[in-house]
Amino acid sequence: MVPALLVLTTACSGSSESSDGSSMSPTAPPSTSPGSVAAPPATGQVVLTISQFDFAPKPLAVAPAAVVTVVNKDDSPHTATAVKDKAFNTGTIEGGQTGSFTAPTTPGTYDYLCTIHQFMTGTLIVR
Ligand SMILES: [Cu+2]
Repeated sequence: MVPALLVLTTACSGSSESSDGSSMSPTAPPSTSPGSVAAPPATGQVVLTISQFDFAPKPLAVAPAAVVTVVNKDDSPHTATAVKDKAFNTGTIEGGQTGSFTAPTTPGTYDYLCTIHQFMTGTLIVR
């Protein structure tokens, strides 16, 4: 015998007017999520930005042989040059100018730097 449970269940089913979903506005988050390494895009144009003596994004993940456009937003000239074997190199990009390089075809992690300001470093991930 479980009469108590039956009573409770019956009592609860009486109130069913709570369908006020109109005030819920779905917040669509922006597609940019800094800090997370997104899946590498299909072979195509990727943008590396140099601003205030720093590269962004770090690390930058690209597909093999992707063409990376490098935008120099500083007033100073910069380069993005692979540390090892100069696997890629933009050459000098004057302040406010745009350069590019082609990512290596071999998957791996490539450190690079600005040969003019060698404290400026970044990482390119090819995968
Ligand atoms: Cu530099």
